[in-house]
Amino acid sequence: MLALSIYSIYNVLGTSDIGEGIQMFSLSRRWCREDSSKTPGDMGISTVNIYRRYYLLILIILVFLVASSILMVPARISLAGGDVRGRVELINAKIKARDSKIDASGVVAWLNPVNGTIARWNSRQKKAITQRSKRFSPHVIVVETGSEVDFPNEDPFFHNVFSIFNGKRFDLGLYASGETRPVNFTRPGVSYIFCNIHPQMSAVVVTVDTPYYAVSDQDGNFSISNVTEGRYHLMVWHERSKSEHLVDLTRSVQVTSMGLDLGVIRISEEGYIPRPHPNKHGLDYDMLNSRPGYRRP
Ligand SMILES: [Cu+2]
Repeated sequence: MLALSIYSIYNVLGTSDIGEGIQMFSLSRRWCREDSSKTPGDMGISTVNIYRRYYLLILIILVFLVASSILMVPARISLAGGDVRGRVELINAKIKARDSKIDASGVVAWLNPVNGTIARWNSRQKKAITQRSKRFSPHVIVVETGSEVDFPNEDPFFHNVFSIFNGKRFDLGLYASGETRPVNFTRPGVSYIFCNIHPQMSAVVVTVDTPYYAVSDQDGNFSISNVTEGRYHLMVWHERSKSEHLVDLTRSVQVTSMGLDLGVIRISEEGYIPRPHPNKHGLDYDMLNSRPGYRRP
C-alpha cells in the first residue's frame, strides 16, 4: 500500500527520478530566498507548476492517510470485543445472610475458547494477597497461567504461607513483618492457601488458561471485559459448592461484538461441609504448640 502510494506520487509529479525531485525542492527554496517580495501573480510558469505539484502531493498524502485509517478500523473492532456480564445467586447457602443479604462474592467465572485459540495480549498482571490482621486479603483471586502473586506480610508478626492441596504446592516458610514472597502459578487449577501458624487464615488462587475471567462482588455481579467474538465454554467455581454442581453449570456460549448478558446463574451450596484443614505437615493445628520454633502471637 505504501509502495503503491509512493509510486503514484512520483507518477503524478512526473518525477520518477529522485534527482529531479531534489532539483525541484532546491528550485522552490531559491524562490523563497530570492523572490519573497513577489506576489503569486509575478511567479513564473515553472514556480506555478511546482505549487501545483505540491498541492497534488499533499492531496495524495491526505487520501493515503484517510484510506489507511479506514482499512485499520475493522482490525480494531475484531480485537476489541464486548463485555460478558452475569449475576450469581447462591441457593441453599451455608453462610447466614447479613442484613437479609447473602454474600455472593468470590465466585469465579471464566471463558475457555471452544476452538482452543485465543487472541492474547499481555494480560498477565502481578497480583498480591496481603496478610493483615491474621487474614488474607482478598480471599479469592483469579490469575492467568504463568502469573506471579506476591504474599506481603503486613502484620507485626510472622506468618508461614503454604499450599498443599490441588493446584500449586508451595511453602514460603516463616517470614517477618514487612517482607513479601512471590509464587508463580504455572498450571491451571485451584490452589488453597493457608498459614501454618494461624488456622483461621485461608485464601484461594484460581489459575485459568484464559485472559477472560472475573470474580463476583457481594451482590453476585461480575463482568468479563473485552471478550473477542466467538464461542466459549463458560466455567464457574465457588468455594462452598461441590464440584459436581459446578460441572453441571458449564455451558457453551456465543459472544458477539456487543458482548453477552448471561443472566442469573444459580449456584447451590447443598452438600458442602466445611472441614478444618490440616497444617503443612498434614497434622492438626493443636500439634503446633508442641513444635519448637512456632509460637502463636
Ligand atoms: Cu499466619
